Amino acid sequence: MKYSLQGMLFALCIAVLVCPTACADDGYELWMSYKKLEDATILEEYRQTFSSIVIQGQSETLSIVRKEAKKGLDRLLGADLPTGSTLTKSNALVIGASRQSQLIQKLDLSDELATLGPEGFLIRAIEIDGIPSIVITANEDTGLLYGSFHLLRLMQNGQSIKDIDIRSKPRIQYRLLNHWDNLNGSIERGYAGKSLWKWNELPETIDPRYKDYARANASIGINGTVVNNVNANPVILTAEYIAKLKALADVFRPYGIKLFVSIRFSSPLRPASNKNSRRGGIGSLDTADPLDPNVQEWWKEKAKEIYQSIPDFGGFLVKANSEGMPGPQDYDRSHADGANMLAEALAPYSGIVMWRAFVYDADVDPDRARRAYKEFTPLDGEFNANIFVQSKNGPIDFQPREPVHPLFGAMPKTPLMLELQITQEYLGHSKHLVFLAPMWKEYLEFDTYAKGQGSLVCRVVDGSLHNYHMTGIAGVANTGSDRNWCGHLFGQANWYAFGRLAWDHSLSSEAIAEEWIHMTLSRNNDVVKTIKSMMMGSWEACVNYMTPLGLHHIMQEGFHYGPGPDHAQGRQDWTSVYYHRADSKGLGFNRSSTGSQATSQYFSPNAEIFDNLKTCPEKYLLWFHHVNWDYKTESGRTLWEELCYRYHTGVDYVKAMRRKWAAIEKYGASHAAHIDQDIYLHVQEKLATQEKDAAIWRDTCLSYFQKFSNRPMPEYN
Ligand code: GCV
Repeated sequence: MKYSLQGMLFALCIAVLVCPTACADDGYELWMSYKKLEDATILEEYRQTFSSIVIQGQSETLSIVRKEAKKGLDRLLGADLPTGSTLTKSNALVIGASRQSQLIQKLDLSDELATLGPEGFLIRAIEIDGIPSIVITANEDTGLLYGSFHLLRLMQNGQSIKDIDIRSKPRIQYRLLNHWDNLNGSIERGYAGKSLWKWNELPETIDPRYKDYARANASIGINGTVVNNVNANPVILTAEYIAKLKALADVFRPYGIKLFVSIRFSSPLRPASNKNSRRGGIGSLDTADPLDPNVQEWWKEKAKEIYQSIPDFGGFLVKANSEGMPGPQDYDRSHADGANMLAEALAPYSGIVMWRAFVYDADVDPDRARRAYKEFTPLDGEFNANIFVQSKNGPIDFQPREPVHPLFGAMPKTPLMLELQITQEYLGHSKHLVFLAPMWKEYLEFDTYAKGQGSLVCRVVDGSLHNYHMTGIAGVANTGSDRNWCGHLFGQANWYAFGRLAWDHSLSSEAIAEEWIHMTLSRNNDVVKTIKSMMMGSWEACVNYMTPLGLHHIMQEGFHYGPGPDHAQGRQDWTSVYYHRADSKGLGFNRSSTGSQATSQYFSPNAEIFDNLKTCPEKYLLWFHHVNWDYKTESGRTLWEELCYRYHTGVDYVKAMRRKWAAIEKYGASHAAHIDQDIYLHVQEKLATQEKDAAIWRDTCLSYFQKFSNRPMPEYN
C-alpha cells in the first residue's frame, strides 16, 4: 500500500471539514442551508444589527433555539457570533420568554403576549437598557422556536429588519403531517424511498434523521405527526411498538411536535389468521363493537398504557369502513358511535380522535361523489367534543382538480379537519414538478356560501365560520429516506407550502414560492423570477395534460401515474369509464339535477351555478355534466377541440419549463446566484421525464377519446 492509514484519515478529516461549503448540494438541508448572503447592503445591515446572541432560560427547546440561531446567523453573515445569557455587547439578538428572562420581563410585553397563545411569537426591534436589540419573545418556548425560524426566514429572503415589528400566531391549532408509512418500511403512495422510521432499530437506536425531520417541521410550524398508515396495522398498539413510539415522541417533543397514530378499529380482536387481512387485531376479544363494555374497556386500558409512556400523546387517526378497513358499521353502529368510544378513552388525557370521512360504500349512492356527504351530515352534532371529522379536499380522492368537498360548511356542529395530499399520488409522483400551493389556495378560498357570501373553506377550517372549539389541517406527507427527502427537489416546496399555509392560509402562493426559492435555490432576481414562473403554472399544466375540464380518475389502475382512460375492469368506482362516461354523444359524468344530483349537495348559489351547463365553471364542466362533443366552450372551440387544446397546452407548459430551466444553467456553481450543478442536473432530468410522460398522457387520452368523438384531431404547431 502506498498510502498510510494516518494519511488517509487526515485526508478524510480535511474532506469532512471542507464539505459543508465545497461539497455538492444534495438537497438534504431543505430550505435551511442558510447560504451566506450575497447582497452587500443587506449583509451590512444585518452585521450592524447582530453582534451577539443572548438567550436567557434553560430547556431542551431553548437549546435547539440557541443552536439554530447561531447556525443561521453565522452562516448567513459569514460570522462567528458569541452566544451568552447577558447583554454585554451592543446590537444583540435577544431571545427569551418573560418566565425565564429578566431582559424580556423589563419590556413589559405581557398585554401583547396575552393575545398570542401558546405558539405565537413577537419579534421587535427595541432598546433594552439603551442597547439596540432585536427581541424574539413568546409565551412558551415553542413560540420562541417558531419566532427564531421566522426571523431566519426573513433574513434568508433578504428583508430589512431594522424596524421589525411582527406578531404572529397560527390560524389553525392542529397542523399535522399524516404519514402513510407501513411498519415494514414501505410507504403507501410514497415516492421518495423507504419510511423514515426504522422500526426494527427503535427504540434503542435513534436515527439522527428523526431530529432533522422534526427540525424541518418546526421551521414551518407543523406541530404534530401521525407516523403510520391509515390502513393501519394493529401491531402499532402492542407494548413493543409503544416503546418505539415513545422513543420517537421524545425526539419530537422539544420541537413542539406531538405524536399521533393511526389505529385499526378492530384492534381488540384476536389476530387474523391471514396476515394480509385488514380485519384482525392484537387482543383476545371476539368483537370490536363500540357499544360492548369489554371493547370500551379494552380501549381505555390501551389509552392508559400509551399515556403512561407518552404523556403528551396526541391521539388517534381512524380510517373505518373504508376500502376494506373494519369499523363500527360492521356491528350496525354509526361512525359517531365508533368515534365516541375512542374519544372517551382518550378524553381523560386530552387526546383527540381524527375520524376520516373518506368513505364510499356503493350501497349508499350510485355516485361515489355523493356518498360521504350522505353518511356524515346526518351525524352532525353527534360527535364528542374531542373529535374531528377529517375530510379530503374533494369528494372523490385527491384528483388533479376536484370541486370542493360538499361536507365543508355542511357540518356546523362538528369540527372538520381538512386533509390535503402533499405526496403526488395523482399528480405525477415525485417525477413531475407540480407546485401545489395554488391548488390548495383554490380550495381554501372557495366560497361554500354555507352562511352566505364569504363562507370560505379556510373559514370553516380555521373555525371562524362555525365557531369550532378546535381546528385542524393535515397533509399526507411526501417524505422518505431519499437523501433529498421528497424524491423531487421541487417536492420540498410542497412540504414547505403546506406548513406555511397551515400556519397562515392567507399567504399567497407567489409569496410562498418566492420564499422557498430564496431559501433553497437562489437569491438572484432573474433566477427567482424564472423559477417562480415555472412553479406558478405547473399545477394547472398538470391538470391540463392529465384531466382537463373536470375529467377525473382516469389514471392507470392502482399505480395512479400514467393514463388509463380505458380501464373498465373490477370494482366499478375504481374504473375510468365510470368517471368519464365517454360515448358517441359526448363526455363527462352527469351530476346535475338530470343526473346523480350531486350538485344539490352544495349551498345556493353554488348548487344552481354548478347545475347549469351554461354557468358551471369550465374547470368542473365534465365533473358535473355529460357534454356534447360539439358543445361550444367559452373559447368558441367545441368541447372536442377544447379538450385537444387543453391537453396540448399542458404539454407545452412542460416544454416551456424545460426551456426556462435550461436558461438558468448559466448560473452554475461558480456564479453568485449559485444553483448547484447536481441540483441543476437532477431537475433537468426530472423535467425531461415529465415532458415525455405528459406527452404520453396527451396522446393516450386524445386517441382514446377520439374513438368516441369521431372528430379529427386539430393541428397544433
Ligand atoms: C391510504 C386512496 C389511495 C389509497 C389511500 C386511500 C385513503 O384510495 O389510493 O392509497 O389509502 O385513498 O386515503 O385512505
